[in-house]
Amino acid sequence: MEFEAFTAQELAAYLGGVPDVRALLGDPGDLEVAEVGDGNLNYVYFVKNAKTPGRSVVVKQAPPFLRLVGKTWPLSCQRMEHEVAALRRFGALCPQHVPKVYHADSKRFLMVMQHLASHRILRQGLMDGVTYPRLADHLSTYLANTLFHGSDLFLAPDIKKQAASAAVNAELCKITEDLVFTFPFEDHPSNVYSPALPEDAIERLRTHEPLRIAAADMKWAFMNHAETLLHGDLHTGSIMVDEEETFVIDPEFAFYGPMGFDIGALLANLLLAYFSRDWHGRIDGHDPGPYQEWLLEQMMRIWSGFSARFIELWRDHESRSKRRFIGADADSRALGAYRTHFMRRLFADTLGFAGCKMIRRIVGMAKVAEITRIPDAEARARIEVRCLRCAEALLVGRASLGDIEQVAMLAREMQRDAATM
Ligand code: SR1
Ligand code: MG
Repeated sequence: MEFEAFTAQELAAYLGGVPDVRALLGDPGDLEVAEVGDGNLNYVYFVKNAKTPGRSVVVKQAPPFLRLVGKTWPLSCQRMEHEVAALRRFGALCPQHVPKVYHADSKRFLMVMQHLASHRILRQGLMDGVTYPRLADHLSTYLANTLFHGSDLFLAPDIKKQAASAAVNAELCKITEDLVFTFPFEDHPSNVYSPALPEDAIERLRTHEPLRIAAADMKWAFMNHAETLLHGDLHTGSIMVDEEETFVIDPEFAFYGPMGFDIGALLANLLLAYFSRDWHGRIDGHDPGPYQEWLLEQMMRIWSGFSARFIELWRDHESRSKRRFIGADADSRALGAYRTHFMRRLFADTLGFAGCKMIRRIVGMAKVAEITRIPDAEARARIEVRCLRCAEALLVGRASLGDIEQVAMLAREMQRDAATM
């Protein structure tokens, strides 16, 4: 049967027929429905009781195609099941940072979830120059809890393998394999370049061997390193915030993959915000510098907060369970040395993935608003070149950049050099 999106009346009637949701929302005749989805994949509706607006939910439905492109790009609706399963798992691990799922319908490929009424998409907040005092703390907590508890450091090996197999999400992974790791590095018809971007910047992505090798290595890790259950698309459009709270939404790309992919996605988007601030922050004659520093500070705090919490979870679990990942006879020196080695490798992975995620947003399809909303073509291209240079330095230098402070220094250098270009 051909997919038809719900009309407002049909959706209200449907919700009225789900007892738990009806209890939340009240009489279907009182419901107001608005389609608000601006994402790439799905339909999203806000539904509220017009008489008591505090009674509200979000409904998300997966059509059998990619919404961004339309019916010419078919996509299986099963992605909704992955999203629901991931939201439930992440919600159990980190309830304070994941919206509640009230109802899921595996025949209609939809779910009804908590409406975050006072929160906004982080990307928009960053474009407006808003600071969020608890953001880094919340996101590092979310990352440490989700990434640790899905891995072999926590789960018994058989349970972890079952979880990895249940989370196979081949169709959405293929989108990432193509759009993040492959097409940006070749002359692919889906690539979209801003007109003023210099030809040599694009050419370099195809011809600079160290960069090609690094990107291929990250693709290999993405496809083969089933380390933990990932969100799979953790950009700043997948995060909702207000002054007090932070929620991570939209995990339809969830699968078992390398930990650094989620952390790298987040850092990449903070760096895109950092470089594009050079435009948005100058509007009305302001100095973009202080907010750019705030963005770098968040990046540093997210990595350092994450790594401290992750190690704490690891230590606590080993001391409580009396099981040591590297073997029962390991002394505390060997344990500490392995943890240091593990985090060092994870940091390098994080930087490599961050580099790929930045490049795809500059030259691939599906761009980010902080770049596309720069109306001055020359200014946009200058910022895009800085993003590409930074991305290359992260990818190629991922194993030699010693700590997150060095990454911040690198970003500042790119910004300074470019200022004198
Ligand atoms: C073709 S879908 C484009 C992108 O939207 C999602 O947010 C993912 O990042 C995906 O790559
Ligand atoms: Mg999304």
